[in-house]
Amino acid sequence: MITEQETHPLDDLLRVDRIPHIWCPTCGLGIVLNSFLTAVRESGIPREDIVVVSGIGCTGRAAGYVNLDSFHTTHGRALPFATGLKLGNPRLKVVVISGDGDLVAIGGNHLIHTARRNMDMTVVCVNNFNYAMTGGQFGPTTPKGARLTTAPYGSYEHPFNIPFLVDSCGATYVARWTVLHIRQLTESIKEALVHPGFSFIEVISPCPTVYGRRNQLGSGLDIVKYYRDNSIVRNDIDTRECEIEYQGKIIVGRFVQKRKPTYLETMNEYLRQSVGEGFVPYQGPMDDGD
Ligand SMILES: Cc1ncc(C[n+]2csc(CCOP(=O)(O)OP(=O)(O)O)c2C)c(N)n1
Ligand code: SF4
Repeated sequence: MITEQETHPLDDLLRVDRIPHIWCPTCGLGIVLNSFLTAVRESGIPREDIVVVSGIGCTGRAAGYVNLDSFHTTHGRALPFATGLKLGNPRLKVVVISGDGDLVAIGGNHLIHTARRNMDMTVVCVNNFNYAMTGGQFGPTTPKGARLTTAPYGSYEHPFNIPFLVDSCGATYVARWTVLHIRQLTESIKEALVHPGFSFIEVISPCPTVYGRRNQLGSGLDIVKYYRDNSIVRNDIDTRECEIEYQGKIIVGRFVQKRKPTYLETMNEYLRQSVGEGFVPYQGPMDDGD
């Protein structure tokens, strides 16, 4: 007879009533969520100041499992939704956790502009190289040669190098880790949470059920063993140098970390100069007495 309820140290940051989750055994998404919640806890940021936004997809379910204010938005629209939140209440720490299809395919246009504006938010982009939730279509991050439902002979398209994409658009913090690099990923998320500006972390994550099965890569554990044997840590590199090839080496690290005025800093400074010293920057609706 079970007399004690099993608990987990992160339970208070999880909506345990939503467990069991929908993610497959050995999927990397649990590790990403664990890293994120550990980073939140260790950052010391009050939980009421953090908001999580996701789009649609397996990764997008993250918003539903965190015991923080969170929004599960429409496909590809996590970033404009998050931008609206940030502008509505600049004091919030806005975090987007979503998939490569959501952020880089249907949401690609929003991604480039959010990076260009150096919008103050953190994006955790879980790249499993396919649209997993809808059965495994190939997308703009699928490596050349990888087989998927809509690429039965292997994709022949040139994929995005996501760190280079966001770096060239204006992101001021850019990192890539795999789910094997739990400590580095957690540290990176912590750094990103306190970074003023657009911080972007790509997480390479196994999808054994769809991508793994189509390409006969084995279980999630086999895929993580592949990461162990084939990841190379190179911090501060030129992001042009971290392209991903099918079953090739994976370059990981913190590639970019720099300070540049955020969207709101630029806007406030510009308006202060245009309107004059009487200009009062909007601080959000949480002032005492509001
Ligand atoms: C407007 C719209 N188009 C298409 C879909 C179908 N759809 C749902 S999730 C998804 C892809 C998700 O891919 P990704 O972001 O990589 O997430 P993953 O499931 O791989 O984590 C698509 C195309 C949708 N929900 N809404
Ligand atoms: S389909 Fe793939 S990405 Fe989605 S939960 Fe299963 S293993 Fe994870």
